Amino acid sequence: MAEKMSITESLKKLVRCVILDLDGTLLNTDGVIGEVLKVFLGKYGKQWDGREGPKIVGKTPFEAASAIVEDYGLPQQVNFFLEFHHFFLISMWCNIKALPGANRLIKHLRNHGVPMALASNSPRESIEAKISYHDGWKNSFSVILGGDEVRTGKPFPEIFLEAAKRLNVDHSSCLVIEDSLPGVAAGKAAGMEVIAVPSLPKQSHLYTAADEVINSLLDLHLEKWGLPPFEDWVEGTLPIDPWCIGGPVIKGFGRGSKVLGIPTANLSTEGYSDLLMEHPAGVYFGWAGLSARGVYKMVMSIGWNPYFNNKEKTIEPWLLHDFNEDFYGEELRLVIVGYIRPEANFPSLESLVAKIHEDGRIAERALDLPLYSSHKNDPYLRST
Ligand code: ADP
Ligand code: RBF
Ligand code: MG
Repeated sequence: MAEKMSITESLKKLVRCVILDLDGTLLNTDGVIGEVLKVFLGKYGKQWDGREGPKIVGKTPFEAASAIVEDYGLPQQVNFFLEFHHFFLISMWCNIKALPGANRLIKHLRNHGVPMALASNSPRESIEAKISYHDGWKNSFSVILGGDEVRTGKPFPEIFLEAAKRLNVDHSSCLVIEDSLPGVAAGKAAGMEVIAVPSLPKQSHLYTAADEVINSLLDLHLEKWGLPPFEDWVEGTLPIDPWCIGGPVIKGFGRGSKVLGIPTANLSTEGYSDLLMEHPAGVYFGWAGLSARGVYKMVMSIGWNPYFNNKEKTIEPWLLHDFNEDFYGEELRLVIVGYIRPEANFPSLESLVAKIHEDGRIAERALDLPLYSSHKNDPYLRST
């Protein structure tokens, strides 16, 4: 009965087409914009610290530039800033990475013949340039619309309504996927279903207008909208492109064995905060190598460590083995091969602990599958 309830509850309005935002939804544009702003503000002796993030995400370039010029009290005209920004950005377009799950989503919808549109506030020309570096993207979209091709950009609904018109479908059968508040507002004003994937951490409470808020594109469950489900989940896990991280084990600042009863071997965040920024907060698993001991199954969280409210993203690997001792200072190497779930807030310590143990069992089982077990032999785990 409980199961039945949750299925009907989670079933949303059925749709036929998907309209995607580009910057912050499919592409990690913010990283590159941050680079540009660092250089530009540096010229005036100012330091970009990312705090204007919320003011520029989802805005037109002019609005974003105005906010920066005003906030930092720059002597320059907004137009001068925009021009600099524009020329510098052009040289950076090839460096913008696809966000986790973006390629997977585009390929999946294309393979299942679900019509897709791309609707972005950026000018058409920059959209074309940015997506040209990503194989197969351009041809996957039946419609591409830039902010310069409509009278009013997001938060107004026009760009989405025009996209629906060009897709030849009613606005009510479109699903919008958006990272920004103006984008979500535009989608709802267009009478569409909207999934929000906030690109700024800890902002999800602001997205109340959206029909669903998810942590990353990895957490999309398209069947809720009547679209073909992803078929790549295996036994509660999603295979990802394997990646590595390592260093000496340090004394951590989590609640670890003291409070949770689950030891987590922390690594210093120094030197790999950029790498962690690329990965959505959540639970992952893989193999852990300890130089003098061996290779072990491992489940870990990547997160903001909600309890301590730290500024840096951290990882907390739990090696699925009884050591009966500490191993501070030893070199720990991780190969991360799969994803389990997004980071969540738990109402009680008991429910968090129970969930982490469940994550552990899922990882333990999955790592025996050939798909994941082959990575146990990765030379990275044993090198020193
Ligand atoms: P800390 O505050 O250092 O993070 P924890 O209570 O989380 O303290 O314990 C982590 C330490 O426990 C690790 O650094 C490691 O030395 C040790 N340890 C023992 N068993 C394990 C395990 N199975 N997985 C991870 N760390 C373990
Ligand atoms: N803490 C959370 O608050 N939410 C989580 O979803 C969460 N998932 C975790 C999953 C694993 C596999 C591990 C090892 C820890 C997890 N934690 C989670 C604990 C978190 O990393 C951190 O230790 C505490 O939140 C700090 O108080
Ligand atoms: Mg720890």
